[in-house]
Amino acid sequence: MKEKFYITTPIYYPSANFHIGHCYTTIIADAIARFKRLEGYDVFFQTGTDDHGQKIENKAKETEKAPKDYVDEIVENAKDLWKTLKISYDYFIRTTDDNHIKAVQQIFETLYKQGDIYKGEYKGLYCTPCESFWTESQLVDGKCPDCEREVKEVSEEAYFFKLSKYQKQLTEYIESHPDFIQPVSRKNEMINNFIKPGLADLCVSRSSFTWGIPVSFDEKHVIYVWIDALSNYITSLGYTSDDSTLFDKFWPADLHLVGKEIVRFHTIIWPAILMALDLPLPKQIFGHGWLIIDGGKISKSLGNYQDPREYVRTYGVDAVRYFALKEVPFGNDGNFSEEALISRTNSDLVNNLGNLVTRTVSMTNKYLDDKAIRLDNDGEVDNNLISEIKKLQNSVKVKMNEYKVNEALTEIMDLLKKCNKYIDDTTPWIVAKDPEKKDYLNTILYNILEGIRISAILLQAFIPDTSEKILNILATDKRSFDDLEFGQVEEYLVKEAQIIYERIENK
Ligand code: ME8
Repeated sequence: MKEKFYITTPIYYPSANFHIGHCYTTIIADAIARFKRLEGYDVFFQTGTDDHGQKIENKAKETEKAPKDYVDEIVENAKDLWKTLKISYDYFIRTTDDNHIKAVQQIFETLYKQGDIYKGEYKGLYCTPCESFWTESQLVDGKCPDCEREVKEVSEEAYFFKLSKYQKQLTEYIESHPDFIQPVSRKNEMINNFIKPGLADLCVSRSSFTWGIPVSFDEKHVIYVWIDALSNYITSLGYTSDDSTLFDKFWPADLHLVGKEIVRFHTIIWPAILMALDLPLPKQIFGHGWLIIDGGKISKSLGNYQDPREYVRTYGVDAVRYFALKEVPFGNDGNFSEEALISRTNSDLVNNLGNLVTRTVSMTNKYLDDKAIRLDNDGEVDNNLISEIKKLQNSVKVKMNEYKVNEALTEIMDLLKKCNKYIDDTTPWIVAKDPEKKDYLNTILYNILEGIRISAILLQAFIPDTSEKILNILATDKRSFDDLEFGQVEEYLVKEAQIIYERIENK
């Protein structure tokens, strides 16, 4: 039986159309999901939207739409964006889905019945015009940070989750599972800044707005949006439903991929809820850095971004995918700019990969009548290259197992550079002049074609369109992970050379 792999992105707020930052997480998750599928895993890759909450209720009011109508439009738009970016998700969850709503109500009820949720009083600072609660530290000059008006102290009846009860269990778990929170810097931040100072019980219901899942036994309360949202990772699998096949097969998740600002929710609140429900915890939460623009966060209010589909239209889908996967060391912040996107595409996809394929195939067209066959008559320079090609699959797999996607791509790009250098060193255009060296010429081109083929097989996870184009030009059906050994192709009969990736002129 195939081993399973369950990977998730956060479920994004459909409060406005998505930007390149949302694409960043989703493209990385997609590359990991595709890679695992190619490795033979039975993959469940999930994304979706977090439809509820006061922020969305307010946004909908501004546009005079019902909240559901407001989010429906954005969700359609998001699905189209994922299609444009070739995101291969297996399931798209929305927190307004009926089965999700039912399951969240049941989870809440279970926790209430067993005493992990109790009724108490929520004290806070309230801005009446904005219908928002604030904490002391969120206020600006003692006033509402949104409208700058006076706030007043109020208290309302609310339900609380006994987060404090899980402090010890959670600390022990995190300490004894070093891979649970990655990178390690985020693990230390969670322990030192949040858990050690003490976990307070968490207010998990609101009665000041209505756009949420009602508490089934006390309908004037809606369930706190993070309890609603985090549960998505199990409700989608049918947790609490009659059919638990998916849940039994895929839970616990292998990887929750999230931005660094929500690691806290995923490594404290979510595990505590799972502990309360007596369920296993996800194997890993990876908190990645942000894409920033001109040194600052991509922001809806600053309007410093455009629809990511514009980039795809201008530069092609694989340029956008490749940039997201390669440019930023995973875990760190990285700058996004069109200049950086252009220069990354030209250097890696056009110069390194594209030129290599085009010149190798055109020499095979020209000197060998499209044909290159496997012979065993190599000199040292050839064996050096062959041994590099042979190492590639393993080094890429190792990096991908650690989710170091950008480093996995570096391995491939480095091999392609070596192939380019091999051409410069062996000078096939000179070898071609000597009819007695026809076998050697064949060997040179065969070796590079194998390097290209093996790289293209691995690249299917990252830039699927370009990989397919290359494998089609090589006219080979040896394109699965079972075909990653050097020398699997007996004979190439390549197609006409063509440009692999169009150079982008600077704007
Ligand atoms: O937090 N760079 O939704 P959200 C990189 N609904 N990633 C970015 C980014 C940027 N500039 N901007 C956004 C929520 N992201 C909750 C999640 S999960 C149970 C609930 C990505 O719409 C990144 O993954 O604010 C971040 O964590 C997520 O979008 C936040 O999306």
